[in-house]
Amino acid sequence: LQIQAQAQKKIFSETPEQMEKRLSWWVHDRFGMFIHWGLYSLPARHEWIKNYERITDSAYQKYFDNFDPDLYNPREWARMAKAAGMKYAVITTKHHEGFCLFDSKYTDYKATKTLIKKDLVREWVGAFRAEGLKVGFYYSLIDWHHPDFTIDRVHPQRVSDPKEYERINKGRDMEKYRTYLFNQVRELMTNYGKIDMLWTDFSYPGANGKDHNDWNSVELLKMVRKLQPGIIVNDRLDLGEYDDGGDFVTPEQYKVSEWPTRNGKRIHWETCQTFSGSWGYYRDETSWKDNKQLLVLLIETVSKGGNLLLNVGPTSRGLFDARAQERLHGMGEWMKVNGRAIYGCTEAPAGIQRPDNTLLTYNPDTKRLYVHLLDYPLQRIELPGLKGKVKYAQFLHDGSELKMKDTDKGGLAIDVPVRKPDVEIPVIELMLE
Ligand code: JFZ
Repeated sequence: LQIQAQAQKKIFSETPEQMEKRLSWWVHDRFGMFIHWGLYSLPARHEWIKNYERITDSAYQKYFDNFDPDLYNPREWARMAKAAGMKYAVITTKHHEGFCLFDSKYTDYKATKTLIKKDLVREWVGAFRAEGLKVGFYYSLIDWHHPDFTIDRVHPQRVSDPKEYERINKGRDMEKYRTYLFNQVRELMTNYGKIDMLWTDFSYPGANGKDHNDWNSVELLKMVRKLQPGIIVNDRLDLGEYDDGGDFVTPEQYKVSEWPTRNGKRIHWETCQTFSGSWGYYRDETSWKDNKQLLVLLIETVSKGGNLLLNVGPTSRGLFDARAQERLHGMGEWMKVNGRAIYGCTEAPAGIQRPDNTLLTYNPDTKRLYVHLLDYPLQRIELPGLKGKVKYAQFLHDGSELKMKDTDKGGLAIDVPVRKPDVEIPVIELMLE
């Protein structure tokens, strides 16, 4: 009973149908680009470097002084995102280090005060919009630079003695930080036209952590939705006690085993993933995923009803490095001919069984089922339970017919050429009755 009562707590009066409508473009588009860019692209060894290496403000200052992305051309970024098949993008307007890519009235710790002297967010929004992509802002709730943000376990100067916290936090005032946070989010929601998504990051409730009280999350979310009525907001404001305290959940850097649920009901979700482990540009990282892994990640996400937000960490000069470009290009080659198996798709209808070494996606509007061949079969593939249910079958990449035969066991056998077609993951498109 307790759980039921809690589940009915709501902030907004929006109906489930209205919510679905607000989220419909995002559910359809499925694939977006995350961009982590800030001063940490200069040390080029992880966006948490200020914390990991206990770098003081004054020692970190050299990155501010030398920040000069002279090759920054967001139109080029947008074109690469679009060519990769991505339909929306989310950029770090401010990450935990506190540096703002946008021109905020409330701080001098911002791009306009560096050598580049530009509001990088303004140019970014214009460029991505011009290429037809939806735009989203990542905004860090955590701030390792603001003098009023109290220090805790995620602060760079983390200490083991609790007395030490008291000493360091003396004079720091979260009330003042909250005002700053509200002011900046108001600027972002007001000064850049229509914003499609807000990605807040992050709460860590518990002893010596920060929760919805620290951000005044309910009021913050209300302000955001008032200024941008159509916006979609993620779930990191610690508003889990409300049904509508976040539009989608954000499993990060791990594989989701099945469609996430809340009180037994399937919910919207978006997994965010990196190419190599770090979110910020990391020069020497060697753990880059290959194109096939990344495509499997995308297909598997859609096969469980989710979205993929795939991250690029641009260099301090303002470029996507060659390894990132190569992967975006590889995904784009596949998406160009197989995008139909991703956009508007979701989990296959209940009762349709997945053959070994395949993933299934399904478009409920066109009633087309997509069989993604992760490991190419030898001559034929059997689909259990589909006898008499398929009108036509073809390879998606070249639209060439695939012959079907009923099997004795009530399934369907599809003949495929012995040689694997020249496409990373071939897809069979089945037109269902
Ligand atoms: C956060 C950031 O700290 C990180 O730098 C990056 O921006 C990423 C997208 O988000 O990292 C998190 C936040 C929340 C969880 C894990 C990592 N979490 O809830 O498990």
